[in-house]
Amino acid sequence: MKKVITYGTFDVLHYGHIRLLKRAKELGDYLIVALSTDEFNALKGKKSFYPYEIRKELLKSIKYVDQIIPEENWEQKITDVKKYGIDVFVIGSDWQGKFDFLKEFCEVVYLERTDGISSTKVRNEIQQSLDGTKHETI
Ligand code: C2G
Repeated sequence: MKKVITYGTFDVLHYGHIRLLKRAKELGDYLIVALSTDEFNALKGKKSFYPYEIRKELLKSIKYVDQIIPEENWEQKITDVKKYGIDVFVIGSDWQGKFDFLKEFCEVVYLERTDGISSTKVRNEIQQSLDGTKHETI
C-alpha cells in the first residue's frame, strides 16, 4: 500500500483544498492529512475561522482522506514519515522547495496550487455580500 501524507489548516474548506486532496490521493492508495491544530495555527500566524474539531469533521467527510492526525509543530514531518511508513509527501506549490529535506526519507511532490480561491477570499466575499458591498459579477 502506497501511503501519502499532506499537511495544512484546511479552514473554510473550498475547491482548492478538494483538488489538492484529490490529486494527493491519486499519488497512492492511502492519504493521511496532518491537520494544523489551533495552537500550531497561532505559530503559523493564522487564526482559522473554524476550530480544529470542526475542520477535522469536514475533512473526514472527504472521500480522498483516509486518516487525520494533528499537526502540532514544524518539526514533526520526519517523525511522521517514519512513524506512518509514508512513501510520498505532497503539498501545494506555494511551498515549493520548502520541504526538500524530506527527500532523504520519501518522495516529495509539490502540486500546482488552485488559482483564484482561498479561505480568506471566501470569508471576505461572504462578509462583503452581507455588508451589501459585493457587486455581483455578471
Ligand atoms: N491549496 C491549494 N490551492 C488553494 C489553496 C490551498 O492547492 N487555492 C493547498 C495548499 O497548497 C496546501 C493545502 O491546500 O497544500 C492546505 O492549504 P492551507 O490550509 O492554506 O495550508 P497551509 O497553511 O499552507 O499549511 O506544514 C505545512 C503547513 O501546515 C501548510
